[in-house]
Amino acid sequence: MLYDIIILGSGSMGMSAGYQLAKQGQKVLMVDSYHPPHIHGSHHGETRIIRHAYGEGEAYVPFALRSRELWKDLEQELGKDIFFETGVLNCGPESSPFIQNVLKSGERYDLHVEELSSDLMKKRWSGLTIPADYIGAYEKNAGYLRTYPILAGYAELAASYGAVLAGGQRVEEVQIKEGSIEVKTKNEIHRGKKLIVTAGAWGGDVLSQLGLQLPITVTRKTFAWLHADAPFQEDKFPCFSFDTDMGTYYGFPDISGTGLKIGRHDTGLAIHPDQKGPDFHDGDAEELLGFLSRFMGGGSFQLREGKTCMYSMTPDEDFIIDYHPDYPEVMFALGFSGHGFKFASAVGEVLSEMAMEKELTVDMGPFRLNRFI
Ligand code: PYC
Repeated sequence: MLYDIIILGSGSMGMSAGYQLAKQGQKVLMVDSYHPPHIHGSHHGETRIIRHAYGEGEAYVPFALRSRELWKDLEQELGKDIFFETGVLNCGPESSPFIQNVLKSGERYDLHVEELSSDLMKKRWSGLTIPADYIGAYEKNAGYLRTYPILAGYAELAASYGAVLAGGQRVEEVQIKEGSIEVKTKNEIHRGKKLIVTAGAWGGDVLSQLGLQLPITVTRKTFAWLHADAPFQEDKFPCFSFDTDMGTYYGFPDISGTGLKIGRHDTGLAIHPDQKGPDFHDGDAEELLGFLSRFMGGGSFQLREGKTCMYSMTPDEDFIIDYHPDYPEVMFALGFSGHGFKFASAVGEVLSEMAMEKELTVDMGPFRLNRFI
């Protein structure tokens, strides 16, 4: 069988691309080392934040807004809720470039972003203990996405449109041949006309087999769920993203009694994805509790469960979505630097457009590889 497109890595980005391509009649093979949804990629941990007024830069806003539309379409197609508008509170010192970008992009794109003083934040969310010189930028139409129903939903729909999922097949070799691309796994050789690499933390290793070295470093990150008291429940507390002098932290309210979820976004140990680094330990818990006691000091928290995950970091923390410079039949979307999941719906769309040589719905100029060359 010669597939139109082989997708290497069928986590959030790959599965979304597979769904889009199969829906448009392409013969698609989606390969993954595991059986998605799973805990080895970038979709475990149940929830991901979605925000549109974007601290990482205005260039992301059209991409975030298109993603939002596609998440809403997916909700319709699945007949299931996957997007929950709890609001997102961005918070930091007034001078924080992250906060200034949220405010600027909110204004430029007419998003619902409210600027709040420390006192107003403390009044609205009683658990907060915010320093007087910090401000908030609250986006009310932002919130969180549920990752497992999304992955399972994409897998089911892609299969219904004819895509084949080859789970549990780790790729050993990729070769460009005359007229096709060969992907060798332990037991099989797959052939396709085009290749999309969305293998997350392993994507750099795959592309290096095709002579392309990407500036991506994989880092270990930590997150945890904590028992929390009433002011932190989902109907009273938003998702949050804090840029502070103690580091950058993000989190979610207590959703259905599962506990407040919090993670550290900056720093982290450089690792290889096959050796994930130390399990979540007491030092990791202390770091997260340290943040909570300073900024959410009105609450009382007990650790329920801590976990680690991996980020694929680019030097500027912006994504890389492009064609291989020597092989235009090879495309990739990598280096999501810990803030990619919310874009997965639109990343799948853009990869499908690239593979089918269509006009792109969202300009990928800001995410091209040539910014590093
Ligand atoms: O993009 O909001 C975000 C996020 C949360 C955790 C990591 N990134």
